[in-house]
Amino acid sequence: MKKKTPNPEPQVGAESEFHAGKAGELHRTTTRREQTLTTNQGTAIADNQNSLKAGTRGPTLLEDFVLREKITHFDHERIPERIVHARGSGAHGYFEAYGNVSDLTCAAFLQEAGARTPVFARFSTVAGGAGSVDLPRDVRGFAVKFYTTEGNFDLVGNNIPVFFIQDAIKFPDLIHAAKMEPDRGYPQAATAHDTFWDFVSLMPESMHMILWAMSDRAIPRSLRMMEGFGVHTFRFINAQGDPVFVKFHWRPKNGSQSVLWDEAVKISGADPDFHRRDLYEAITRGDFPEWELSVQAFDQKTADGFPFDVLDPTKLIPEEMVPLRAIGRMVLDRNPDNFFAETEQVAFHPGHIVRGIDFSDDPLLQGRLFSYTDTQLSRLGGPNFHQLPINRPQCPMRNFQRDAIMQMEVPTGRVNYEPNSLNPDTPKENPESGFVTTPTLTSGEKIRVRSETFNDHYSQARLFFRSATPVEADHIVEAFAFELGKVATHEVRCRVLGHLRNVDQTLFSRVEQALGMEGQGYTIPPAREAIDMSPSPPLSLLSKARPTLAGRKIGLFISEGVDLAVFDQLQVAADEAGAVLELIAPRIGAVKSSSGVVLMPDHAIAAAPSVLFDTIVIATAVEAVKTLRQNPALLAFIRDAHAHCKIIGFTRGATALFDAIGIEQDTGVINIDTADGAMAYIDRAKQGRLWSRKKAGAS
Ligand code: HDE
Repeated sequence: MKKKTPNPEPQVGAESEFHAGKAGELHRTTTRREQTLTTNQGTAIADNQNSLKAGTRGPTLLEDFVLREKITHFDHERIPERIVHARGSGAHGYFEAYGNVSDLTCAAFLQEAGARTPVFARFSTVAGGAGSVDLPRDVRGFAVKFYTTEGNFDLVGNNIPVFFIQDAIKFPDLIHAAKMEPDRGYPQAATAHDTFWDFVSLMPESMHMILWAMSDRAIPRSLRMMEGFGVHTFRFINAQGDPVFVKFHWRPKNGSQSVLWDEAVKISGADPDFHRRDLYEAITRGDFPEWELSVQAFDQKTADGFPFDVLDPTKLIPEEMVPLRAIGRMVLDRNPDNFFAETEQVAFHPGHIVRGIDFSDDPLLQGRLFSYTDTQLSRLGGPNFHQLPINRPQCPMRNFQRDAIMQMEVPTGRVNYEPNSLNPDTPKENPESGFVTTPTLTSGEKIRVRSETFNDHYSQARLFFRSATPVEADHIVEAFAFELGKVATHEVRCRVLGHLRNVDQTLFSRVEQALGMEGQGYTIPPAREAIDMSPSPPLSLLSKARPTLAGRKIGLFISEGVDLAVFDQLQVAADEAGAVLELIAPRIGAVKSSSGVVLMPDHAIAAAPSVLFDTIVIATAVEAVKTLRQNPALLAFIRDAHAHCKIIGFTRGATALFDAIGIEQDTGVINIDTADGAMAYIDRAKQGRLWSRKKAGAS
């Protein structure tokens, strides 16, 4: 980081391409031919500042093809946004195989240790529109396109391992209920409203996913700090043709982390692009996000022994029953060059699959296999979306599909059918290397019936709640209290309480109490009595959190007269921990240290509330405190960080600020004036929040 400038001269801007002309107009300086602006037809444009008019003050002429072409193209810049997962951020990277799964699958990209496959990943929220904020309480999409040598494989998953519904036919209802209510057009990107809770309260199968959605998983700290799941059971097929069931898991290398709900609310105002910016900036500074891909592999016999159906997408398989087996890692190391062309136009589809991987009969997955191509027809305009650079396979692709809107290819020759005898060099099917569906015995009556094996709606919801740490359980209760507190219809709240009673008595009583609705929960007879399963610690984020500050942000507040040594020590400690140190000052202009060296802040305090940082340091000169005590943004900065249980480093001068807002110096408030103060602060910050402060009533 180059914060210090010995000579605080005003920065000279990049030399302008333009200069002001006579009538205040801008004129281009001499332009080389290859830089010349042209129309879409290649005609060079002489004047891009003025439309063609009859006289200097007269009406604009219809003849102006330069103006008309430019405006017409602009008028059509937007395409329909995704009906779900509209808000997303993406990046390029690679997947590196560990080469240890030939016993399970013959998928080419997984065979060789170290073999790299290009990928494009897109992370998204589900309910909000493309312009909605990054931190609503919501499920996150986690979609990865692998451009393998044998075709594109899309793993289109979520950051939660189960789903709300069991059958695809309920998806439009679920999404209608979750999105803005149709008469009033709000709330945007929020499930805290009547129609959502009305629907899920009538769909007991949604309760497991609801528990996850009310947990910290639904408000991730960063897209880089989320787990990902394929959700459905898939199958791997090895070279001998033997199938095995698999569940896919992504685990972030730097650990998972979430924000608090109060932070999410404030971040949504302070930086609606919090996640998108975080991903983009991390990749720009070379801190490449990384995940490990694992599978839980199990055979039919094992599946038959589970107390749930592996085809039911509202169920997961606890790791204690089937351990994870790591099969490779993904690194995202390149931002898109153009958001629209890549992140917006990318078309994922669970049906984009390669040899060695196969579907299961999960009825939700089966419905998805229809939906994703269908949606691209209206979103991307026709069936040639696979020709867009972001969607194009990076292996040979030859077939006789022809024409259609926006055809980019120019196929040659007379033959556009198979079999043919006129041209031996045209593409043909290949039984040796082609995709083969695993033969599976299937028979049955044609009926619309939900399998009885899908009937247990509460056991895994109970498992999830009982696997949460006390802090996480508190958050789940608080989330229910918030969401149901926004529901106006009393009966809907009573019905949800009825389900919670079936999930777990403690959860039920706590939510009932938090709502002030004691004794009002309905009695809902379960389709099947829930069973008690042993708690599974990996379901909790906090249980498996490891101490780290890697990829996290430290907000260092400085004032005039700050001791430069403090900055230097913190910078060294932050670098060692892989954390980013950002400077915040009363104003965005230069700040002089006690030794006269100039520091350039990254933010002014009014634009950088502490919710944007994982931990903060207040480094003020004693003389500056008198004025700083009058700075409401700074006081809110400290007060919020403390209430959010963050670790706070400080230099001597800051104690007067703590006194001003009545903050006690607990073990999470650390003086860094001592020789090893910066290191001690960083070590404590690596441990994460000081949760005991919350119990003490700080938030
Ligand atoms: Fe999707 N889903 N989905 N979904 N989904 C879409 O496809 C759909 C489901 C998921 O970044 C749409 O291209 C149906 C489960 C992600 O571009 C659409 C059903 C899971 C993304 C669609 C489901 C997902 C989508 C909208 C129930 C987790 C964003 C735009 C049968 C395993 C991909 C598009 C991206 C997007 C349909 C359920 C994940 C309409 C019908 C379960 C991550 O086709």
